[in-house]
Amino acid sequence: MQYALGLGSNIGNRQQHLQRAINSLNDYSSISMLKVSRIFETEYIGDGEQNPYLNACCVVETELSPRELLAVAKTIEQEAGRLPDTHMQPRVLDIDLLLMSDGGYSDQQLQIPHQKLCDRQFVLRPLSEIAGQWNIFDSQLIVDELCKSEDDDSVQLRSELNLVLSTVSREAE
Ligand code: PH2
Ligand code: MG
Ligand code: MG
Repeated sequence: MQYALGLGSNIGNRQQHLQRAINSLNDYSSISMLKVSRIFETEYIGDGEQNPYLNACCVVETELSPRELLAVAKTIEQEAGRLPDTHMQPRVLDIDLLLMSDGGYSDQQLQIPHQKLCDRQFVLRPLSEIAGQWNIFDSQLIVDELCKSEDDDSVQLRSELNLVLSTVSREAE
């Protein structure tokens, strides 16, 4: 199964937090990193005011179940220093499960497709780079059809900030 994941950070060295998330995911023997988008600087969307985010997306291949992959994502968020109960608050790292290559998933704690995916250009824009043709499960739409932010000033490509997909594992560093 392939999953598309969204990454976001709006505290501290945001690029480094995103890069470490990519490295940490790739360090799991059960997870292969297939694709990584470029990085976008995005205005915070939500209640109140927050500093801008860096957002990016990646596609992983894994046999992990949605709940198992969510647990991995939460562990990596904690290792990055994310504090508990920071939903919709500034955070060093947010990893969201956005889409599955096949079907969807729903329980009380997790829904795939991500419930807010379709109205969030800050995630659709990087997602369209690596999963533009993916179906939004249960709708007639693909990601590219929802991505309308080419002219959206609140989502800016930061082409100078690259995420690298290193094959060197943490243990070998
Ligand atoms: N994440 C949120 C709420 N608002 N805004 C931007 N620009 N980027 C995010 O990643 C983001 C947000 C909740 O997870
Ligand atoms: Mg989120
Ligand atoms: Mg989240």
